[in-house]
Amino acid sequence: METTMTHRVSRTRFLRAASLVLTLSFAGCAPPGAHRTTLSVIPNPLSAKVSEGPAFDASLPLRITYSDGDSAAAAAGRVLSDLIGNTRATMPHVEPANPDSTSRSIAFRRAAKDQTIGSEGYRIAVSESTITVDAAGPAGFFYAVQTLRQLMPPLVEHEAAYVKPLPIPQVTIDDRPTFEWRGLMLDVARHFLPATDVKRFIDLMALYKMNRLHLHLSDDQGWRIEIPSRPRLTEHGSQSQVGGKGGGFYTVSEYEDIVRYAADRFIVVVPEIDMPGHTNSALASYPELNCDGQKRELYEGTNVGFSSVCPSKEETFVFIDDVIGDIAAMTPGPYFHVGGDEVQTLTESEYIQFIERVQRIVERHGKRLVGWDEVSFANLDSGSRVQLWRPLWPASGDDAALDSSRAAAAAALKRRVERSAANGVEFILSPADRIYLDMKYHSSTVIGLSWAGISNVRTSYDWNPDDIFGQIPRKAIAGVEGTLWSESFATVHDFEYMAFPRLAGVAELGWSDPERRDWPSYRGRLSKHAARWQALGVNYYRSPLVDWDD
Ligand code: IFG
Repeated sequence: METTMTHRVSRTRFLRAASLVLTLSFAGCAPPGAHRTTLSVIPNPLSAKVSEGPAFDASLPLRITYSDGDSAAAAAGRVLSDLIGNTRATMPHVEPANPDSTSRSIAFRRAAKDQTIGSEGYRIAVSESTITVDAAGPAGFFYAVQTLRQLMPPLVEHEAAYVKPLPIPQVTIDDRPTFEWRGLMLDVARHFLPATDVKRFIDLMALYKMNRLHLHLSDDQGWRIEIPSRPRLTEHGSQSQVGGKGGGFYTVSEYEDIVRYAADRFIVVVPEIDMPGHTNSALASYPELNCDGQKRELYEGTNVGFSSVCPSKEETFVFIDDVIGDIAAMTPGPYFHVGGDEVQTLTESEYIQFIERVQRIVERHGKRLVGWDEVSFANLDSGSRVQLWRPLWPASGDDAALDSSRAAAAAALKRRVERSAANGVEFILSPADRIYLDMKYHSSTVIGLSWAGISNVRTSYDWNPDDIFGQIPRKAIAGVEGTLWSESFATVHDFEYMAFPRLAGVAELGWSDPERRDWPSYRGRLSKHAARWQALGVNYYRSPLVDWDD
């Protein structure tokens, strides 16, 4: 997409110029450790103890070490080395540890098995002369690096800059996530987002320890992934998007490249093919999927609910089996999202039969079903996941606060949720009035929608899953996911604007202990991230609710 390429070239040129200035100007600053340290790490770590005393200056000669043979620790060490330096001469060496000399080293060590650190947890201890990083697995090491990254000044994010001094405050951090699912959904169907821009979001998710990338790959307005057994889906069904011609799709190799890029950053890709509704792009590509056998025209509007594959034709399930089989073959992650939302043309029993049959197809291809909350009408198998999105759960927990139809719908949904939870179904929380990131920040926000309400930076952050979803046992909550539906915006610039600052809040909602986070603390930490986003070239909304410190 022309805009992105122009934007990217100018940003690199800007960074090169700026980094020269910044390195010179920064060199004159106060020596490390001369100021009171308050941490601005997001997500908020489980525990962090700052001790006074000179900071560890990462711009002085140092070695990054790992236990011999621990390739995951070595890989994490290389990520950190690449962050600290910007040339071979300034990037710290990464080498096997030498127990006889630990001074001026950042040592990545495997935690003892008995430490309840968890697969994504880590422990960091910083003194003036050494840093130790303990983790039980690859993800823990990687997340420790993201924390060390945020302990360093935002200037470290400048790709070409070499920052001197580079203070890391003396701190001991013990950390691990509350929830397993910390997700972002990109709607690449309403407006297509090229693979380079998807990778951009993967990079930004990694900074905040997010680990699930849900790609909404098909909808009425376009089909976005090559299906070798069904070529017309991309030959024809990908040629449209909201507002007119354009569109596009990921080839198998581009999709596999996205999956690999995400996996290298401990992010699992969750592909979604929305069905039975939101299927006009497929109905326009394969006429037999329509009950009347008549192919549909490509659609470029923004209505929902009008389309459905024909639930009573065998061809429909042959098609679904082809699609799920092809995508499962290129998706190492365990999840397949079948959508299931906003179906207005099927009876309840047709819908239930359809979802239960699709669930069997998903499982036959070795995946676990994920679906929007309507799929809870069906009997779901243990291990399936339901993504709660409609704001039917009154914040107050008081049904009377809802109008009668919503109260009835909320009561019905709660009954279905309780029944599903009893069957071992888990839940992903995406309350539209909170973390649908396509909701406007303010009535004056030019892009975005407002059907679920206005969701400013505080609204989006300042809620507790137990308050709204208290009916769900904590162990049945897999986690949270922010969604970027793209009816009303098209460029990566716009996607970033709607995602930041609020995505940082979603990350904290998923990672941090609800008892260890609150708006005043988060607001203060968030204020330090504008400088980091500027260094990264993120197009963010400068919310007036935050006292930005940049
Ligand atoms: N609801 C629809 C989306 C999108 C969204 C925009 C779901 C599950 C409104 N379905 O959210 O396709 O149109 O905010």
